[in-house]
Amino acid sequence: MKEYDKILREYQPDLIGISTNYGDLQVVNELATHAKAVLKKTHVCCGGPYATHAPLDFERVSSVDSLILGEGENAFCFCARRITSREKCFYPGFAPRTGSGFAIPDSNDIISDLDAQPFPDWDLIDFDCYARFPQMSGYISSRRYMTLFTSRACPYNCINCHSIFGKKVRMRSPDNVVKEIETLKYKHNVEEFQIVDDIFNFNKNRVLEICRLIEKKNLDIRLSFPNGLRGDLLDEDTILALKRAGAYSITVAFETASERLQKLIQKNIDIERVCDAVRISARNGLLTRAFFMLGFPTETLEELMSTIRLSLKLPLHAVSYFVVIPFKGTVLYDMALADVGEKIAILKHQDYLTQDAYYTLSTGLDVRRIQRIAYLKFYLNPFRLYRLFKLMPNKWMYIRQLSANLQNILNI
Ligand code: B12
Ligand code: SF4
Repeated sequence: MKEYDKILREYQPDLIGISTNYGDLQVVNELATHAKAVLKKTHVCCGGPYATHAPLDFERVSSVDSLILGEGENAFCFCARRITSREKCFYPGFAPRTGSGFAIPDSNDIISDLDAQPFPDWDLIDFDCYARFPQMSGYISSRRYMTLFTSRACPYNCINCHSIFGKKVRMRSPDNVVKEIETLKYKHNVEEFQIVDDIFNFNKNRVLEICRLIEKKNLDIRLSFPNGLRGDLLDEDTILALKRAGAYSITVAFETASERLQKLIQKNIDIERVCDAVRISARNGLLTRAFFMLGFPTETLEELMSTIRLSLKLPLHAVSYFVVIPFKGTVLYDMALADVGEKIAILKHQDYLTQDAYYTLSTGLDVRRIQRIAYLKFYLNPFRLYRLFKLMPNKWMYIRQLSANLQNILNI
């Protein structure tokens, strides 16, 4: 707050943009209220996944003047013009305050030509500082790293997921992606790129072409996928091409081993194919991670256990077992609400690591305990720890990662 206050007083912005994820309301309230206390006329605009999916929650924060739902690049420019010109026209995704609420637009802005967008202004980023904040993978091979987002949207309809970018996948061209990599590498000495798309491998040919260009240009970089790969679309060709382009780690999301739940949550992943991808990836020396989710509505104890058994039988190097958290604005939330009713409000669900679990409220089963046992079973295996150690790009990170895992297990 001290730094923020200093910026407000020195820079005196006319417009403040706040990016929000689910659970940020308290922070938004503090930032927006303080901004208005210092600068009465400043305009506070919130965007990001939370504002997009639960705009009504922001009605409670009277210092927020507008919201931008969905993609922000053009809509935020419109917001800036609207403030200076005081024009009253509307723009897709732009929701101005109207008394106690917001005028929610009928549609959001969808940028169809992603190549036409300029790259982020990387000169504004302090890369060393950035590396000190949590990374999605939990490890990096170099302190000069950056995330990349090379496509927007995912065509699948998992009931736990937010669709910020709609359902029609839009992809940046291989040339455009590689140009951004080159800019970051040669201008800012970035050595590792973490690709965090929703579905980077939606189009196999695009992936192969990106890899070919990286190889041809001898970029000598490291690639990591803390998410972004759909496991049942990941074949041997793709895995080998990624490896040749510098990939050292991939993550695939199973969520559940139960075919029934795969249908219920509409993930509909081909579990056997994902298992094959894990085996191929591990065999080729990639640090192979997987995501699992525990505690979906109607999930039985046997289904929970079958998910854990699957994770233990695969040659994985690392896992995350997430306890299901129904976020507002998702079908999963509506299901959970129908199941436990207004009691859902007592759950403090802003954090994946929260103690609260909808599943426990619904069934009485202590899913946190099951999660803890799963972690212990997975990581208290010297052979697995050794395999992970061998592939960890930075051995210090290994110790940090292990102690963070241990801390997480103790906190569960
Ligand atoms: C990478 C990532 C992380 C990394 C970030 C690391 C890093 N160095 O970048 C880490 C692991 C730290 C992380 C943490 C969390 N994450 Co996360 N993460 C992502 C992921 C995979 C990619 C984010 C990204 O780069 N997107 C690309 C950019 C271009 O999109 P964007 O940020 O949404 O921004 C666009 C619009 O939203 C909008 N916009 C965004 N901000 C603003 C602000 C203004 C003013 C305006 C006008 C517009 C605007 O304009 C942008 C361009 O069009 C997304 C999935 C996804 N598809 O985005 C999940 C996602 C954002 N994460 C999510 C969640 C829930 C979390 C956590 C809350 C989980 C937790 N509790 O532990 C934390 C919150 C951390 C925090 N305090 O913000 C959810 C958010 C859902 C929701 N409704 O809030 C997502 C969408 C995943 C999902 N499908 O459910 N995450
Ligand atoms: S596959 Fe992943 S990104 Fe796509 S809808 Fe499902 S959870 Fe969301």
